[in-house]
Amino acid sequence: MKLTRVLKAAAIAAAALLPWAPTPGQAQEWRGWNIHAADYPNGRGMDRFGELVMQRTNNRIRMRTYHSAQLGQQDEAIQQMRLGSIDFANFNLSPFNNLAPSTQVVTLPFLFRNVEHMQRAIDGVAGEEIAKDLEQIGIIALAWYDAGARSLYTVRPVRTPADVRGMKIRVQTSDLWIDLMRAMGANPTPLPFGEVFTSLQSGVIDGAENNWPSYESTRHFEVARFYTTTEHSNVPEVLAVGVQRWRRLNEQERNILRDAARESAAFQRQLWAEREQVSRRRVEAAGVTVIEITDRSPWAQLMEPVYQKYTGNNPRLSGMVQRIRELP
Ligand code: BDP
Repeated sequence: MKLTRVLKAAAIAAAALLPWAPTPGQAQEWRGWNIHAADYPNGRGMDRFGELVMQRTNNRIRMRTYHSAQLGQQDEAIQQMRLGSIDFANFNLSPFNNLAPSTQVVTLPFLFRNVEHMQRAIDGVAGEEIAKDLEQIGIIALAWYDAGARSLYTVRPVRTPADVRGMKIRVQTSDLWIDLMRAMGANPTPLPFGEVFTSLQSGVIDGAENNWPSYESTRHFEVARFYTTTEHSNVPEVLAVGVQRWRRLNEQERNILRDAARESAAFQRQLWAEREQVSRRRVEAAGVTVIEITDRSPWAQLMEPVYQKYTGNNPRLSGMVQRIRELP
């Protein structure tokens, strides 16, 4: 008698853990993917998202974020989300370039004039198009996180495009990034984020490119001692959930998730702006040489073939570029 009760309780507990647990009211455990450490603005944003959802669903949806790429690198995590084994995540948009065409637009070099311009685009016209493309591949975009401007960092000083010639520079896994880096004159080397440090150390690559917080938090600055403020791309990030989970939510739950995601993005953006400054100060204090680029036109001029290749024969993408440029 007692044993049956125990077994019954165990069965109920097990059912609650199944991702397809259909009965409303049963607790669900959601797994979240984050490439960064828990204290990075994105990790804190995701934790905030989870807390809000948990509170507002009375603990029915319990979200746990696995930080520091515990569940793999981004390309694997995207596949896992499409298969339903990761339920929510914060992804950079560049690794979607080959899967969701409109993400290429926000990766394009020197497109955004500043952070406000990027936010207006991603919170409006660009975000709408990208959300449609992501949904096609099983990913539901809920809100957009900041990721600042990406700049080059290298083991030897870079002041002009001529200095980059022939250097092996790590890029994210995206054809657009390969072409962009080639247009700069470099030798692009696609690698997962988690392999950059050792590749710099062993000389497999001569440099990489990223924003201040990633350059600092990964300690890449210890091996690549020169940071050149090219600010060549401002690609934002998405807070997303997998379509398999999304389909099983009712409208009220979806609204809870959408609101929580937007609130977490406002929080992340605020933390982001602070962290950019803190990270810059930290690497400067550690003796990194910052090479300030004040005139970006010699760099921007080289990017014409990239625009031509990715938007030239594509009215949808060139239309997006135009609408983004027209934004105030
Ligand atoms: C960081 C992004 C992270 C990317 C990484 C990269 O936040 O999502 O994986 O760049 O370059 O800025 O791979």
